[in-house]
Amino acid sequence: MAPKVLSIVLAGGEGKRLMPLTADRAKPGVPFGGIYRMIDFVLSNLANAGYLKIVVLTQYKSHSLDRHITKTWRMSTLLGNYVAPVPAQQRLGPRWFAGSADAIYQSFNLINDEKPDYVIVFGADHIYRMDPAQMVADHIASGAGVTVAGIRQPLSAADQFGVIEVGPDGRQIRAFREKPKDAVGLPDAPDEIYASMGNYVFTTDLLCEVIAEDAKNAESKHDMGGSIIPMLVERGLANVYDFRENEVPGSTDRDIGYWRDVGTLDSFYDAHMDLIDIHPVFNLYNFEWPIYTDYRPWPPAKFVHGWEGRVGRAVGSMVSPGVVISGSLVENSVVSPNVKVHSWATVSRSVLMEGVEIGRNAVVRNAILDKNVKVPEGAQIGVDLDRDRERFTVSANGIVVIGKGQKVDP
Ligand code: ADQ
Repeated sequence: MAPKVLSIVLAGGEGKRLMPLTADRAKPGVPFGGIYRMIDFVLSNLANAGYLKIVVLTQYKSHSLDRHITKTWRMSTLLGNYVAPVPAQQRLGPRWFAGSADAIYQSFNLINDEKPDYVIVFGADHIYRMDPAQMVADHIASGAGVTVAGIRQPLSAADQFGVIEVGPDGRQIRAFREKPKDAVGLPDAPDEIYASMGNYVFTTDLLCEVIAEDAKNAESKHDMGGSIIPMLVERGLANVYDFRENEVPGSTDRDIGYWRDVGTLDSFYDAHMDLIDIHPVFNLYNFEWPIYTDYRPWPPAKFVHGWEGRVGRAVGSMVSPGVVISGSLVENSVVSPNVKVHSWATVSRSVLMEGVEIGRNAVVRNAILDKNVKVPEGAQIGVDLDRDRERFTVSANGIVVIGKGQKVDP
């Protein structure tokens, strides 16, 4: 008999570092890659592995995320499968989730209803392909209480991750520190650390026991990476699962092992640029492990001659349905549905979300334009960064970000 597995996807994060993209939506609900939302990646990984009992714990500005999950991921309950968004319900008192561990604590009823042998707890804001069934098999074979997915990352980013130190067998976690400021590199790679991917597999009884214990601790932040994993490491019950061991069907030499935490504007932008190379660093065209999503029945994208007969073109770009590129040039960009680009405009190295409109003669460079942003005729974005800083958000690497509904002056 296959073990019973329940998947919990943590989707309540606020995503402050992605402002203004998270001004009125939860981070996992942020559009990504033209037609997807960030949460589609984790849900597709679980679904492709055959894990179809999934609860998504939401909290912060969850309306559009909720709507997306309900619309895209609704499925027949005939076989007992579901992908259900579950908001904080205040079952245990008048308070929201204090942290990711508290979100699980307040949702114990879901675990009790399902009575799984193992619980997968995955984050919702990463871009990657992974077969979670291989991690579950590793967890069962090792007999660990919790297995944490691990990946090498640059030492300079250690303060954004849970940093793992493994024992001599290369599997048991000897130390786990959440976002340390003083991490040191690995013995064989001084510029790298071993980072937690924020993805865990738990043996159910232990998960419930340790979360209930943490709930009684008034000092705790009730956070998976900050409280729960360190507790289990101290008890010698935590193992690491090396992401390099995960084999996803259809991966190319180039995108094998790809994983991006898109928690900052620059990493969000860079992950888009990873999609549009001729040999993409992350290949969305892997039909053996599809990334699922849903969008309206837009007509096909159209490229037409514009004003004074100029040819409308897009090169090195991904262009979604419903787009019209008229007498203008779009290069090295990711274009979402229903975007209009008018004559003599140029858009380069940019991410345009649904409904964006670029007026005649406008120039847009190195920018992220959120839904429905209208760039008026002749306006310039990403050309004079000092001016852009006065009116928009400009990331550390100089990417100009214009939020949903923000007005752009000519
Ligand atoms: P972070 O992503 O910084 O680090 P956190 O903010 O707790 O940790 O978010 C983890 C996941 O939980 C996200 O998917 C988030 O949306 C969700 N979440 C946060 N608060 C929640 C709440 N109150 N209710 C429901 N869901 C909530 C984590 C780990 C690190 C690891 C990185 C990898 O803590 O150890 O290295 O992920 O990116």
